[in-house]
Amino acid sequence: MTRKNQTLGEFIIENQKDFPYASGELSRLINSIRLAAKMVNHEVNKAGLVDITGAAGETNIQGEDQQKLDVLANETFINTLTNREIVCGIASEENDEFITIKGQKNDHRNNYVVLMDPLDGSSNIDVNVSVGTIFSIYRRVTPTGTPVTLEDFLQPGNLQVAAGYIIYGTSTMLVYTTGHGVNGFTLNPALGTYYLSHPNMRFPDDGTIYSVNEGNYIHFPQGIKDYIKYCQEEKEDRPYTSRYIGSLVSDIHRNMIKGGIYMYPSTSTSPNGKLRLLYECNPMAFITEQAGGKASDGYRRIMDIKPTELHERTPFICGSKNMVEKVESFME
Ligand code: P6P
Repeated sequence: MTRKNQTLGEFIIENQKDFPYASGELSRLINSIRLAAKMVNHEVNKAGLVDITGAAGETNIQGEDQQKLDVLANETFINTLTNREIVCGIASEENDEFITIKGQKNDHRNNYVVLMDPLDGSSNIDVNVSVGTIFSIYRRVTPTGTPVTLEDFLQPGNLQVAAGYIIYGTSTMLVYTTGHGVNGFTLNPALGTYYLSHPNMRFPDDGTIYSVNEGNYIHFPQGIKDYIKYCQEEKEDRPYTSRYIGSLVSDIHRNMIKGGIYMYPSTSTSPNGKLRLLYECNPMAFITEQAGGKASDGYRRIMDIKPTELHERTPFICGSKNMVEKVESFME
């Protein structure tokens, strides 16, 4: 249920029934992510200033050690989630191993695990291009009360209970799903409140935007090369427009609003592509599918892939349903 100018807090309460297990834990988990995102947003928005200050040496003007923003974002999300008795484990692009959260009673009673890319595209910070946080939430599969294990994280994307992203762009938005559609909330920085600005977001079935790093063209599989040529030929609604920001969240967010396709294919040098299955592709795939789009590796549904490693990569084709199916038709 949505209504104009609803705040994220009101939305969570009014849609509590949508959350599986209705224990309130997942609501509190989304609320924690909301808070951490505000804190990260504050740091991202002053990054340029800090860089100028910090550029004088290894420390900034206050004598503090200058922390890379993605490390800062990682610590902000981990600390916020750890202190709220909701998750039993966290996996992050910034940490080689998953983090076990024992809970204040050291009894491992919490039931959710979070996988995240705390600041995707952070190399864009230095050139003032938008970046994002991506998160994926599962219910643990091992018994409550026992330490979380790798098995709790290596779940296929089709078992996600929630997923979302925060885009730190011209405005800061939190976009997420709990399996009942996709809704976007825009932060009013003056009030520190997120308002429902994009209710029931839908991926158009078709689009005329394709997003891929064409610098890798010679390394792409023949099917991807053939599809890129298809996008560029003068026929029907083509040539399409090429738009590639180099920030996964920004490229997919734009394509979801306007219609389009994002591709990070396998290459001869990186046979599994670059993007990470667990905390980049699965959450973006969950959102995409919930908005009526499609996400595959060119052959298989992303969310059906059974993970074997925490940081495993996968080729990623994501966007408007008919465009993804067109790419798949080019793949042997
Ligand atoms: P390339 C950012 O590093 C990222 O993980 C995604 O956000 C982005 O879409 C992609 O990599 C860009 O990679 O190789 O085109 O620079």
